[in-house]
Amino acid sequence: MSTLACCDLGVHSPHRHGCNVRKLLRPLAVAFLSAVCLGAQDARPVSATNPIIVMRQLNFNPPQITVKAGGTVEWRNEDIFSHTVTADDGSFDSGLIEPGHSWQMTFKNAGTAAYHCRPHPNMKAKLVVLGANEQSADGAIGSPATLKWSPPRTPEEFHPILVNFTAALLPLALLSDILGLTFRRQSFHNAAWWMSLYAAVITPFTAAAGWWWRRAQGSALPAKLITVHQWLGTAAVVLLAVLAIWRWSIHKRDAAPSFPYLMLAAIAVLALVYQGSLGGRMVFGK
Ligand SMILES: [Cu+2]
Repeated sequence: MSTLACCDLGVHSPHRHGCNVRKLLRPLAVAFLSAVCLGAQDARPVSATNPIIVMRQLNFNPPQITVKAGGTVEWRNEDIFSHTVTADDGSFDSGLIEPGHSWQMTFKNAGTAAYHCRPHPNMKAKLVVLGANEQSADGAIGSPATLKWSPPRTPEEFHPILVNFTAALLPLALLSDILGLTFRRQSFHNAAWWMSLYAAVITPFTAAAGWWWRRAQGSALPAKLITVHQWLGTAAVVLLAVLAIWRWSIHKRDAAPSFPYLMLAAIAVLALVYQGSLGGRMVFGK
């Protein structure tokens, strides 16, 4: 522990460090929070008379919609899986809608219809059909999903949130080491060590959420992609642990990272980029 403290203070004044860090952190925190807020929901305006519901990432979006009686609703499948629009009470069923295809239905009678997707029972949504003279509670017709924040509960929510940390920490640790070598500043190397440690600590949780996701709905995910993604993710847990231990041994000696270490870190970054592209392909279907 004493080694740690003395290295961290290094040759620079701790006070100046504090100010620099604070100046650096503020825009980062703002950018991070904005990204979280923007990514949290996909609000799309919906036409009042003939709304479109998009099926994507194993979700109906918006999950609740209000139409006037006589309105036609279109479901568009922008996912990589086939889905159905099936009323919970069995009053309508689209049959399988393949990716890129859509299905329409006109609703003549007022009422509420809860519906789901047959292959993916977790995909649920609701449709409210208003009589000719009715107004929806909030006065809006065909209003999109709210931006209300709710705490994550499912692996589909936890995994992408945790991925942010793994995906950010490792490249930043490498960048920080490169900056440290370029500007010959120990503080950059210290930052790199801490980021490697954080990455190694948080990545097992990221992987666990991924395994949980697969357990929950593995059959709905493309078999080949998920298998590669899963084992690459598990390998990343081990690789990041090895990198953190290696980085610690360098940090302990107060040394600059060696070329082989930087090479392994760079390989790990490339593997993470590939891993992210596989994950994105599964969720966004590119
Ligand atoms: Cu489905």
